[in-house]
Amino acid sequence: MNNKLAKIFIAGHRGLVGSAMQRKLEEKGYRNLVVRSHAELDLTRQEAVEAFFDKERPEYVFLAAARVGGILANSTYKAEFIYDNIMIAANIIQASYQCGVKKLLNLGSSCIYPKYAPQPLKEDYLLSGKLEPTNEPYAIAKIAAIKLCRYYNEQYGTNFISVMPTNLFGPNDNFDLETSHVLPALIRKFHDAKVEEKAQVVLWGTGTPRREFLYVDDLADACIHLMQNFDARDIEEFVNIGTGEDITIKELAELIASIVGFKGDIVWDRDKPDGTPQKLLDVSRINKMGWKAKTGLKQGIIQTYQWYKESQEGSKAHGDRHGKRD
Ligand code: GFB
Repeated sequence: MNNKLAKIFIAGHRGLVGSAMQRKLEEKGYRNLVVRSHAELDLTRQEAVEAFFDKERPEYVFLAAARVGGILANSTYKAEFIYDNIMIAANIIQASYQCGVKKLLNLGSSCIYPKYAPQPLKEDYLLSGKLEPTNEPYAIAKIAAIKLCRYYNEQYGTNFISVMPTNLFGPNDNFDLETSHVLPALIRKFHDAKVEEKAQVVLWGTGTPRREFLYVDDLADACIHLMQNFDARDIEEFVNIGTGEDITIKELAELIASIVGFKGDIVWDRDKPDGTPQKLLDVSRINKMGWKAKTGLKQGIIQTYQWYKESQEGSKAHGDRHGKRD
């Protein structure tokens, strides 16, 4: 992917990951990016996807499109999470094979690992135990996508790479309190409580689970590094992408409260699920491949909070304070 005029399709360019990928590719001088909104191309429809690939004939593909959400969305919309994600992956991978795509990068998630796998999570632990029930549908779809890439490579000689990022955050994240992940939810909860001068903020679970957070621009950087310098045969089935450091949700809450400037109390709603007790990736393989995360957690949260405040100002100006932004 060293030719800056190579035609690159970013599937999911309006989401957290796809938008970061587009920013980073443009920054690096790639000038032939192809994108489609959901209204223009429904990736769950096979005929539409095949017609799009036939017409555009991309040389490289970033498969960043997915139905995603936090712990509550995952356990509420189970059928949509498994169906949409399997269909999107199967359609794009099959169309990429048919149209002779030179290289594809498939984005998974650290929730593919068993709930009680040893920590840090090594790539070898895939399918070594039972999954976390709150996100089993999503995880099964993501495991199917890894296996599609692997077996297309083995049978058809394609060059489809899979990467498993840890929990991600950054600009363009979903800040809807019902469906978002923990980090954007906490930014919004503490920000709103500060603005509305509330004495307390209610968070979910016990605060004891441990999570690892990666700033999304760092993920984009890792993906481009892999696409430029490695092939599927160098990577084997997939490679983890993370920082190699985790913190408890309680520590995360205290950090975000201090960045936002919320001084009230934190109350834990123990009726809400905790999910997996710990999710920390072993990042020794990606580190050996010459990549390390650059953005510290505090710095990444400061940048994301800045983006959130600016986007709030923008949507207020348009009379849509809590509008979805994707
Ligand atoms: O980020 P999150 O929704 O998902 O939640 P997972 C992480 C932890 O934060 C859980 C707690 O222990 C939550 O109970 N938490 C506390 C909150 N307050 C809140 C809140 O206000 N909102 C949210 N959302 N959480 C997801 C998977 O798991 O991780 C997906 O469901 C995906 O499949 C994603 O893999 C990366 O980290 O538990």
